[in-house]
Amino acid sequence: MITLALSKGRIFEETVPLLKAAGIEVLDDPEKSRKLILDTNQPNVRVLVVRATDVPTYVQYGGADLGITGKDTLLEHGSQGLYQPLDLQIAKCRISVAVRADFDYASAVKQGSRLKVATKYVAIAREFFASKGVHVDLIKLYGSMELAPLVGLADAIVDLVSTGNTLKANHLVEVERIMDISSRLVVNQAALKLKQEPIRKIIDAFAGAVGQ
Ligand code: PRT
Ligand code: MG
Repeated sequence: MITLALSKGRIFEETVPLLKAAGIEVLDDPEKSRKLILDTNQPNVRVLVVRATDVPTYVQYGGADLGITGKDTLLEHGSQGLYQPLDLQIAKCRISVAVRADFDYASAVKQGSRLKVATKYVAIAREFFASKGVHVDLIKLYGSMELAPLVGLADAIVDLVSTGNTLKANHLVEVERIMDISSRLVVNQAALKLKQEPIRKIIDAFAGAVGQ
């Protein structure tokens, strides 16, 4: 049995064509079904539906053999025990610093002010501001980061941006682009040894589908 961990939403949707290239079709729609283990047309392949942030944990501890997860999630979680053979080039976005349109970020940085930064991405933010020599107080949030500067909880946020519409709708502006993000295939290293042939087949089909 080969078990693949996926999250609902954009990663699942963008993975469907890759699975198809590997001859795998998921038999349930995770948006409609309440099932957490989905069957596929291949009797020896199943899909687990987990929270995006839990994908690396399932794969690391062998609850799943493979998984697909954003680089953002991997950087926050760490990649111990995970083999990362492919950048799938899906669920693309960037991780950026954003502030209220009326906040002078450049001056605050220049003057060496201490910045209050709200984010779900504490590790990425800490590393980024340390590399710039900017002192920050990091405030960990689990969602709706965009709200924090609006109510004075933070001067800035570090969050994912794709179209920029969410920032715009909340009168925030992107002031720094920290890095580009896409989703990676991650594989449990022990599973790769024990189930080499079927896992290789999936990796190769995905690689072909993304042109690598
Ligand atoms: O939603 P949930 O709390 O269950 O989990 P999650 O947010 O971790 O999962 P999900 O499915 O929303 O995101 C999974 C992965 O998709 C992320 O880890 C990223 O690698 C990737 N991804 C790509 C994105 C986006 N694009 C994205 N735009 N994840 C989130 N967003 C959010 C962003 O946080 C912001 O709130 O969409 C909003 C901005 O979008 P724009 O288009 O308005 O800029
Ligand atoms: Mg989300």
